[in-house]
Amino acid sequence: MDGSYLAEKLLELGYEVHGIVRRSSSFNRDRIEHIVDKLFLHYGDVSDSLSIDSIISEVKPIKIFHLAAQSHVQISFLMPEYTGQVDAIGTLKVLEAARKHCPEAKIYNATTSELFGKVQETPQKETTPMYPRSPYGVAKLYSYWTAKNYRESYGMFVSNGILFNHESERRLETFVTRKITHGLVNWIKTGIPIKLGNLDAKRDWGYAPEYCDGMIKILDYDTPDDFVLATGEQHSNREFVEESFKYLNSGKLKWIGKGVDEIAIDENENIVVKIDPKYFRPLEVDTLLGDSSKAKKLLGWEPKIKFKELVEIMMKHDLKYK
Ligand code: G4F
Repeated sequence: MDGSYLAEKLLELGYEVHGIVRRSSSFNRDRIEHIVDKLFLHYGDVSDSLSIDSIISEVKPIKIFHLAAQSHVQISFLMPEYTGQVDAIGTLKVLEAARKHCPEAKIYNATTSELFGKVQETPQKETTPMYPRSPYGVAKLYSYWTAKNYRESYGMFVSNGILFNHESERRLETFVTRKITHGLVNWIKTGIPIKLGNLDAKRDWGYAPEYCDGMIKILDYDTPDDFVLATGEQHSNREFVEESFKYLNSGKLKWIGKGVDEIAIDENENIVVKIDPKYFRPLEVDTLLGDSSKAKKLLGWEPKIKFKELVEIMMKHDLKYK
């Protein structure tokens, strides 16, 4: 998702844009299909240092946006070793290749609000102590510190973006926001309820294209640094369902029952949402709320699209195309 928005924006700014694509036996380029002729794509994988080294030595980029990751938190509990290889050691491979072949390149490293995990203060900012709660978060903590280490050891321009959840109509349906908007539209058509896990987890959700603007600003800044990007607004999954449901014009949603037996029903008592314990994680990040005042002050970055507008964009899209 982020790569597709970022590529569009960089092309608009006049950059020659190179991207790395993983070999897959199924077609997975729909999000860049409209710009694919303007991009230079290379087969590679951050789990394969030979490919990373040879692409970076051939292209010698002036800017690198390192977004590659196994980015699904729940999957990281099922595949902790792979997640570590890709999300932690993958960053090391990119930085090491850049150190060898283009040490002057400006590098953006995608980290995450998952670093804050069991939050030590609210809201979370760049100076908040980190306490990751998943193999994904732990791997990203390694990535975060490796980026800082290359900055301080070798004087390289490496900046960490500590991005809070950012969503869009291009988000895959395995993440909760799109699962809800897509699932509600499907419910209207088929009557099949959405199955969710923890309804009360709270997130600071923003709109992905604005966060990609932030990534570009982070590299345009004159010194490498770490920046939180967030909206400063927090809502629960339950609220996300309620706000999205309004776009179906199906009356009021009502929650009944408790724990795993809780359901949401419409005015005709049709079940809209059910709980499925398979979506519970071994350990949860209960609450995230970001303070991006540093990015506002130093980069002039401030998100315009907050929770309600985000839900509106995603619901209108899914109602139109599904
Ligand atoms: O949408 P989620 O899977 O996003 P999560 O775990 O916050 O991670 C996303 O944001 C991070 C930024 O903070 C990124 F670093 C990361 O790569 C990813 O993009 O889950 C959000 C919340 C969680 O608390 C989860 O337990 O929703 C809860 N949830 C409840 N039911 C569910 C579901 N999550 C998913 N994916 N699917 C469910 O059915």
